[in-house]
Amino acid sequence: MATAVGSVGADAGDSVGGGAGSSTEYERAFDAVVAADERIEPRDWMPDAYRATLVRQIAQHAHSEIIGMQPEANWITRAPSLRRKAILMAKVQDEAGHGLYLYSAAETLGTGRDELLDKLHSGRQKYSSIFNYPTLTWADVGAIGWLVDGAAITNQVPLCRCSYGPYARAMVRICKEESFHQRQGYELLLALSRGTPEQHAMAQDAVDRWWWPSLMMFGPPDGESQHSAQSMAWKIKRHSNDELRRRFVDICVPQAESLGLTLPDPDLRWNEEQGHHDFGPIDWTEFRDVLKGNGPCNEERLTRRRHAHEEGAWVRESAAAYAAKHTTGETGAIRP
Ligand code: FAQ
Repeated sequence: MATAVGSVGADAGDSVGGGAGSSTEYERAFDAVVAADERIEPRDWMPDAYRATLVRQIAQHAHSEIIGMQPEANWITRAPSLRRKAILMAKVQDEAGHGLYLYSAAETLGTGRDELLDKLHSGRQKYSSIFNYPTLTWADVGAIGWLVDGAAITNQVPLCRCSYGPYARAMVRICKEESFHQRQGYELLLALSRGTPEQHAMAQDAVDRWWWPSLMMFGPPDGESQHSAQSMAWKIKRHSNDELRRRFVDICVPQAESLGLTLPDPDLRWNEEQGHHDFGPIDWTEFRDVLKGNGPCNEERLTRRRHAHEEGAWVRESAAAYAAKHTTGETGAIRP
């Protein structure tokens, strides 16, 4: 942000607990920064609800990256060549990195990683619905790259312009990496599609299973999206769920044609008047069921995550001991 919005330092008390006058002044400064398309930074005053919304969305995003490692990691040991294995390992490691940037962005809002992980493990915070579907064949790795990463990019490129600085900046790097992920998925599916009839059928089957859940990634329809209006007013979100979903469909149709694969929707057709594709109805009952924890893999994903966390306890303890050793001298004094 260019101009100071009551920085949270010496005068933090004024902004939160102070008189009504000072609070209004901070609100006006906050609104002006958002209106000018500048960035809110961690030490700036911000409404409590803005902070809470960011923590909710960033945490859900971070959890999605971490849980999202599981479906593809399932295929690392069975990748069909060394080249494919190296690419897949790099991709899954990237997802871990994205999770870490995002937890760091949430930390700048005053919410620690331990607290967020605890909420994920106890089911009090969500992760993307898409990662509750199984990866049944090798072609699913391609479908995830093409469709899931493709949907993620469509949703996340506008987040590079999010009004909260640390989130927006994290998204710039994440989008570059997601772009590579999307292309590797496309290239993998293309190889299968041009392969034997069995390989082509495997690619088609994967696209048939991942298409509709990918459209659900964008969230509920606009009329049912409880957070969109406020998040768009704060310029956290720049487009509505339906707008981005439609943009994604428009991108995928010609790509599916080049791949020689069919999108599993008989209602999909170009609407000249609208300048977009029309598409068939999405099964929102399935979406709500997955969100309630009843998707095909919800239980498996969370159980695996909790185990991984427990198994990693010794790493966290060792890292903390190492850090303590290097921040205190022999006398136990904190080094400057
Ligand atoms: N799954 O009012 P809205 C990736 C919840 S990263 C689960 O519309 P909002 C990379 C929503 O939280 C994928 N829950 O909410 C990768 C809210 O519930 P709450 C993750 C969903 O926040 C690729 C309620 O429904 N990306 O894939 C979903 O304004 C390959 C009402 O919804 C992000 O998180 C859903 N699909 O809009 C990794 C991007 N949709 O919180 C590995 C950032 C909605 O009140 C492999 N997030 N809900 O309990 C966003 O852009 C937004 O949060 C939306 C939802 C658009 C997802």
